[in-house]
Amino acid sequence: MRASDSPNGNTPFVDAQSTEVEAILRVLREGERFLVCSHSRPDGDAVGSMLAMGMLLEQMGKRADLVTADRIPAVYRGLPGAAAIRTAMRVHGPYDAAILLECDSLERTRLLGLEPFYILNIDHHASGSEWGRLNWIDREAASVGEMVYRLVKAAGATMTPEIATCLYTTVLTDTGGFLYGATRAATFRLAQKLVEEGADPIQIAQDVYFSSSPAKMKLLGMALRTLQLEEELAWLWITHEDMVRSNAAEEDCEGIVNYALSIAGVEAAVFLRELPEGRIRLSLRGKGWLNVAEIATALGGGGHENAAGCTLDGPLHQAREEVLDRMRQRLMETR
Ligand SMILES: [Mn+2]
Repeated sequence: MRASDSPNGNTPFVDAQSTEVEAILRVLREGERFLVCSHSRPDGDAVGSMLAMGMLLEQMGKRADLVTADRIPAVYRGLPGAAAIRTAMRVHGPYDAAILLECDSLERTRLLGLEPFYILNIDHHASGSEWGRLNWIDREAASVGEMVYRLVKAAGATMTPEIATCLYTTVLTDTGGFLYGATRAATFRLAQKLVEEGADPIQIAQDVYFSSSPAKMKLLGMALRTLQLEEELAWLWITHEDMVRSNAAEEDCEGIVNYALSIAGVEAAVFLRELPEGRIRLSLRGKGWLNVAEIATALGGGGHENAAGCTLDGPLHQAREEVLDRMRQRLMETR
């Protein structure tokens, strides 16, 4: 049983991994200026945990610069403090440490100039590893936001409605609306606490799941027309031309893979997207039987057991066969 699953419910989430938490808090207390980053193409966990981390540092009287390589998706731009996240290709400055959230490697940030900094690596990916100067990896955490929650509590900081809103967003989106693998009893207790502390679950769900652009729906229609099924596998794709024709943004591809996974009897699904320069971005999803992180990692990517991704060379049909061959193979071995 995890410490955070303790049935007494008095101090959930806080006592687990207290050594790492204390080591991180020591660095935060000793420093003055911090850089807070996450992975490129930031998702709800990346954005929400960066914002909450920024607010924690602010409460501690520190300066924090929040930087990502890509613009944050429209659905998260209404989050408290979201306007403070800066987009950059390269980072520099007199930082005491760089806090990297949700990155299983330095490359995942797609930011240049991070190498010289003292790096705090806070991650929950199955593919996460101790590549930073100070590392806190919790593969059981539903989101990195859950880990930031523990930091806020351990620091004795105030859980403001703004922080609670950002952290609730991380839990909601990383569990796909409390649907995926990492969803545990403790996840609901965390969600309950965040709602008690000021997060509005209805408003957040509307902002995240009922705010799609018309272009996204057009793109989804294009992708669904390509849907292929073979026993427990399903796949679908979008060409660069589809992206241009539907006037869609990169973030509009988010979640398309889940439509393929939602089919009865399908165990794993792949969504392929042709990038402007011809490489192919793959999203892999599984219902639990097939470890898609393993497949993505073998192809140079990473992620979680149920949700992972990688980028392969084109053309599209070649990338498609490459990933499908590996998935067929793994399915055969695990049968
Ligand atoms: Mn995450």
